[in-house]
Amino acid sequence: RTLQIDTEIKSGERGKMLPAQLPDDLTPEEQQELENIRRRKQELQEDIQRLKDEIAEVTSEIENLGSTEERKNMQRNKQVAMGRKKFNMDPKKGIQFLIENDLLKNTSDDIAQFLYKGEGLNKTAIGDYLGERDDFNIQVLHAFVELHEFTDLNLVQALRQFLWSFRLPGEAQKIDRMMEAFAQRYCQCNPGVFQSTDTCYILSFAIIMLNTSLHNPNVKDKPTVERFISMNRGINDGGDLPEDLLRNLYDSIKNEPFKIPEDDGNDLTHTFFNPDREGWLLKLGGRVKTWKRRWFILTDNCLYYFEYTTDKEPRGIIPLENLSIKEVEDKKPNCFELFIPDNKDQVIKACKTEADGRVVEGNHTFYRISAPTAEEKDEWMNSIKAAISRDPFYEMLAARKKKVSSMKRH
Ligand code: 4IP
Repeated sequence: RTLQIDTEIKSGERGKMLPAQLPDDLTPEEQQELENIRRRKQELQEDIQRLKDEIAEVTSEIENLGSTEERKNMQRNKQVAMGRKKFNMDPKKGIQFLIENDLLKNTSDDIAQFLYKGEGLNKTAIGDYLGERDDFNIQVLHAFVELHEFTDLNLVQALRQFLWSFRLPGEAQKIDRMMEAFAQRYCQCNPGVFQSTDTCYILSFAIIMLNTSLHNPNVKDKPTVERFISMNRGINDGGDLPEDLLRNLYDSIKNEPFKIPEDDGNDLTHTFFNPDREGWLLKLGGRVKTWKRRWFILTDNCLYYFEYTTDKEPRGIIPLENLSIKEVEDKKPNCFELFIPDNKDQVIKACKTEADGRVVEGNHTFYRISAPTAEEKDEWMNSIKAAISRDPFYEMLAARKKKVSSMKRH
């Protein structure tokens, strides 16, 4: 009987007319079988529809393709788009892909052009590629800087242009190479403005730091123009730069902060350099020992924590100066602690936001923090240790300043 019904369904005619009601004389097994056949038929019909749709889609794509030339172009554009995506995930691999597919020539000039145009490229990835230590990457960096035209721009205008073309990486050595290349190019485009590239380099940093001091709401002590002038005494190979020039640069930064490419959703908009690290961690309360999940950002030698990644204002700020860090055991996994060495009861200098929104001093004698994995704990501890132990920019600048002051002619 089942076979008979099945054959009728397949033959079509009876299939369409399968009775809504099951015949009364079917055994339960037969009814079940019939039900299965109906379901299968439904599935087959859906499959047929899906295939029809796919065929229609492909047919219309083929129709739209037109000539072979267009098809080639389309293929090429697709590959370039893929190359850009790869570049944004891993700059070196992206470039390699584009070269292997004959979409980019393997010369520093061509790669520099590609990065300078920057179409569809993530500025953080451009910065990472340009900052690499490889000889070839350094050649690309120089070719990239050569593409910038700085003639007749003052140093702030040139910096604005340069710092908008990629995102400066967080590593001091990389920044050093990039700023050195920038200073060389600026001096080449504007001979006679500075005594040496070092002067231009030092002043560029002074401007970047001024930008942070003037526009970062966490910096309370805003430098005046007089302080800026006096901070830059003697940097022109032992001599002073014209006061007018320094005043102009100061005013320009004061009136308009640098626009820094921000493509990773970092909300500390006025923090100049890339954060050293950011991520979710658990933090133990000060007086009331409750664990809270907070979004932490390590930057500017401070640890900031936020309730949400998108918050503009941190819930708390912990300056790392004079603190130490150690691993600790707790019921929570992967814990470490920030503490004042040789001191048990002193409260750590920090600030926090109360439930009612007031900003007050923190109450912690230590900050206990738990990371989601052992690996992340190690990474956080290393980054925090690095931030505590040295200020890389200070060292870089100190070396330059020493160099220019040694040129001082009495
Ligand atoms: C709070 O507990 C939170 O843990 C706070 O963390 C913490 O402030 C408070 O510490 C603690 O009492 P309840 O929310 O359960 O009241 P967060 O500000 O991240 O929400 P800290 O200083 O760690 O930010 P004390 O010291 O204010 O009690």
